[in-house]
Amino acid sequence: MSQNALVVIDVQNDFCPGGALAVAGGDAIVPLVNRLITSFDHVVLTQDWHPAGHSSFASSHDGRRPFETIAMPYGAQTLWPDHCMQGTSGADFHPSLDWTRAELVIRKGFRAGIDSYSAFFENDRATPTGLAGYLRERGIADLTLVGLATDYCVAFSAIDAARLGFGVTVRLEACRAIDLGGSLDRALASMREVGVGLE
Ligand code: VGL
Ligand code: ZN
Repeated sequence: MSQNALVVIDVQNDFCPGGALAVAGGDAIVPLVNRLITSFDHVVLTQDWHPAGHSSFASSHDGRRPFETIAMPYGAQTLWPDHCMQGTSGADFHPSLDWTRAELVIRKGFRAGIDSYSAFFENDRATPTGLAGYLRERGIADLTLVGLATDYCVAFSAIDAARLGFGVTVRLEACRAIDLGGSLDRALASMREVGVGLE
């Protein structure tokens, strides 16, 4: 029998109210995420984990402001406020997140020159994080995704997982979105298109 896993995306202080890239209601999902953590065979967490001066930070580009888009060698990149810097409290998991059952923490976005929204591939859509191999080798075929933010790291992860052949469900009530210029509607449509179950 194949196994299932809950993948908890980026439930970190900087994505919660008061954080550097706060997502509205980001902290409100924590009690539900904690309940879900108890009900899956396996639990994997992701942690956005950027070095200082990361190329996704607007502050790394002269004259650029957060939420603008620039062209990077690997494609278009939205610029963000400095967030989730390695070793800072902003990069820590929300203090109420019950991560005890997590068997793996995938850190992503740690290369200065490239961002990584997805838990599976960096933003060149080609450099793997290793998560697919880890899951396959362990016989984990069905994934449920929750976390922050619905329209960026959750959606990119869900779409990659579906394309890689995993069964994928996103529990939307345990997610919150940034919603930049219609990004939430676009993300929901893209997830549906590749067969991600939205519940
Ligand atoms: C995220 C923007 C930048 C996310 C991470 O977790 O959705 N969004 N870095
Ligand atoms: Zn980031």
